[in-house]
Amino acid sequence: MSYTNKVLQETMEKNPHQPEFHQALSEILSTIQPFVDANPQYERAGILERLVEPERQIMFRVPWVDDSGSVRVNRGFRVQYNSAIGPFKGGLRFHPSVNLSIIKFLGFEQIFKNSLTGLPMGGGKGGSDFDPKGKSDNEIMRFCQSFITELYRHIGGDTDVPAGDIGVGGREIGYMFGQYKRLTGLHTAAVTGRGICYGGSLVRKEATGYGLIYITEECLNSRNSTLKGKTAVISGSGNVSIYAAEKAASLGAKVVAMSDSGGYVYDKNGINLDVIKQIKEVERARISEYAKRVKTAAYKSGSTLIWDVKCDVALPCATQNELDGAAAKKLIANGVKLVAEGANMPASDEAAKLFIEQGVLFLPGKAANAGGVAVSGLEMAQSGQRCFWSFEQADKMLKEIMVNIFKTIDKRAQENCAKDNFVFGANIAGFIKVAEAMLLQGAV
Ligand code: NDP
Ligand code: 2IT
Repeated sequence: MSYTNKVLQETMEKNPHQPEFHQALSEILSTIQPFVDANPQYERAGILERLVEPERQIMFRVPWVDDSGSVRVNRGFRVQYNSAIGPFKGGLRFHPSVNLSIIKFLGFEQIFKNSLTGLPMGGGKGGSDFDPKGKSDNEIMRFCQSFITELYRHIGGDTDVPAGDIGVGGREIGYMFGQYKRLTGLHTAAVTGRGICYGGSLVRKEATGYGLIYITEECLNSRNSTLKGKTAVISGSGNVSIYAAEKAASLGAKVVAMSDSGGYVYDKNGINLDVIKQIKEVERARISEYAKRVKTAAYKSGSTLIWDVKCDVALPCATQNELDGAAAKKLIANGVKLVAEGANMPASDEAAKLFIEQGVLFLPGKAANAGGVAVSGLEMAQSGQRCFWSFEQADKMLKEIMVNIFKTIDKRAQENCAKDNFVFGANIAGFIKVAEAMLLQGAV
């Protein structure tokens, strides 16, 4: 049995009942296998055994008081996966589905994503099974304060830097940063995605969505095409989806459908983003509202049915495994040309394989959604330098990083006779830098 397969099998046995973690693990290890087999120094140095085992996993109780005065308890997580190339870095997810398997798959992916950005950031992820839906501002604040009252001792600007993810945006980051500062007395970049008036970076809010479109456009340009005039479908209607839709429209694409966990809206005239922003960012309401306010739109319940909508470009930006094999077949039959993952692992294993086999340009999440963490890295850089960059400066850097990621993964794929297999290109390119850093630092 190959070294890679042995580590894969042992890791799955040692971590049972973690399907999302197994999925991410198996995708990465199976793609890097030929490369690892050809370089026996990795096995001697135990690189894979070290890579699959988080440096540290923290699970903790988060007690908080709801508005009726009752005490509630949630579970908090932080998985500090790999700090070979920089401090642990990665988001926090607040969603009832959160468990160790999900946090570990996200943390494992983050190692390679952060490596691809070219910035010095290791990989980590955290969160809680807390459900922010329907909670008052005060409940959110009390929860965030309690969460950080435990986590603060494990994080810091040079150790581990959390940020947002599903259910964690500017509001939650503000409450967590405030509590961190109060407990430590430190006004440092211990979290990113902070408000612009207290250490945040311009473009962080837009970064994941804009970055997704920058890499999509670069990929299309490299194949003599462009987003202009293309029809796009974007799942989700959160932070990533909204700013992906904004940038896609500004480059001349028509976004005809968006969704939330309840269902999707289709608007043949192109989605009116001002209405979406009002519903989602201001009112925190359901996307079905859109169809009540916009005459040309229709709402259908069932979020995954969004992949039935005919499009040239599909951008899954909601959650893991939201696009399965059947949805991929539908998209392919309807002539989809490019699929780029704004979310982490939204395409199931079967779906990703189908896209690659059928010649659909498929940009995996660890490359395509790296813009968010990249601008988090720029936020850390500005904090370190005590400076503040303009929107244009930060946006230009984001674009350069995304273009560079595309060139890197494209080149790696071509060099290894895997033309247009960007999953392969991204995994190899992300892995090489981390493995090199681990080799240089000895058996730690
Ligand atoms: P938000 O919380 O802002 O939005 C999440 C969106 O996805 C909502 O529309 C939500 O619908 C939908 N969604 C969440 N869970 C499910 C589910 N189980 N089934 C169907 N729909 C669901 O999160 P973000 O936009 O920040 O994150 C979206 C994805 O992008 C995630 O996979 C995240 O890991 C990834 N990502 C985020 C980055 C960031 O900077 N924020 C960076 C890189 C990747 P509803 O409101 O109904 O729950
Ligand atoms: O999945 C991700 O890359 C994020 N949620 C953003 C992480 C970050 O540290 O900005």
